[in-house]
Amino acid sequence: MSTLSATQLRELYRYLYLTRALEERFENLFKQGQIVGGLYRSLGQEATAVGSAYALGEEDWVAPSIRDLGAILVRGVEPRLMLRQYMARDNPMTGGRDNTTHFTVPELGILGPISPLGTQISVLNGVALAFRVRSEDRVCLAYQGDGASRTGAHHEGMNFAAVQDLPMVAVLEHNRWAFSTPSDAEAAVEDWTDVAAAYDVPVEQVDGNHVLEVYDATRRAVGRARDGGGMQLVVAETYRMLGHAQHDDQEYVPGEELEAWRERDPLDRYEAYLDETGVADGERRREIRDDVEAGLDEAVQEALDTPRPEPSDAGSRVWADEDGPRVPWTRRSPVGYDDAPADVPPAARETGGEET
Ligand SMILES: Cc1ncc(C[n+]2csc(CCOP(=O)(O)OP(=O)(O)O)c2C)c(N)n1
Ligand SMILES: [Mg+2]
Repeated sequence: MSTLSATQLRELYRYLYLTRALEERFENLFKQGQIVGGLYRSLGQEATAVGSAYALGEEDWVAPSIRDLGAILVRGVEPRLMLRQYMARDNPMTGGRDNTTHFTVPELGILGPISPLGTQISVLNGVALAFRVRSEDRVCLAYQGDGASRTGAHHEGMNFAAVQDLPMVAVLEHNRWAFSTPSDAEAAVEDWTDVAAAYDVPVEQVDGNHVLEVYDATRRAVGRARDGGGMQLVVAETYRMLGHAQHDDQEYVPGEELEAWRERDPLDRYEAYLDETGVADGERRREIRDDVEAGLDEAVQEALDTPRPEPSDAGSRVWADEDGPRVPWTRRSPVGYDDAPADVPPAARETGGEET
């Protein structure tokens, strides 16, 4: 079992609780019309995101999906900024111009989700390849839902990582659903670890609702990837306890299945562990929860007091370098080669208006 200190074990509890409590705030705010866009919760799966992200080093990178808020919090994005992000208020990630977990923070090693499912892993392949080319000791971790993992783009990314022996770990979140499609209609395999054979990569299956098991398995996988072992797969067995998003009442989910998984709630189970081991008794856990809730009270108010971006400002912060030259974004730009603005650098001029 894990070699985490008592302080770290309590910190894991804080992250698990924070993830759930923050999402509960999101849900209330959604019902008040304060959340812009969809709200995709990770209820019941928090241990998968938190435990796996906790196994990474500071210099490593993650590519979270929309259901990996826990990983984003572990990487260090403050809850108050997540509230401002979900509520489309000004914030350092997107300035309120995009929603949910759709942002990239290079300083924290976070690659934002990409809406066409399965494509994100290929982008992370590029990050991992760059690490290797530069001889940097860094690992990339990609999260993929069971549905996303069945796309052509995902297979290509997994295959590339495997063939190139990239320092990567893929955490396949087998939460049994892709929107209203059950996972036995997504793949012919019954045991999802079987998919690893197609790429010939090492695989571990883990109870995704057991935060320490997730942590241990991911730490082993990250260690192998760091030591030159190439692409690794971790299949986390978990369950999506709510509908796909707030608009989905999950009427297609069998009630008894939900009940069975409710018995395996990751927070309840970890609380039992903390009790049994004496790492955090009921009193200590209550202090942690109260502290989290007090922080969230302040953070919600801060977000409500933070302005939304001005419509007239919609065109700013779209480009990487706000003050730099605006390079035409398409090679078939209506701004032809000869008409390229004078401040476009020569390299861009060469391709700016070329017919391809
Ligand atoms: C290529 C593609 N097809 C469909 C969608 C629409 N879509 C968004 S999320 C989703 C379900 C994803 O399921 P899964 O990958 O299992 O992740 P989960 O929602 O269970 O976390 C679908 C179908 C999309 N974004 N991209
Ligand atoms: Mg799924």
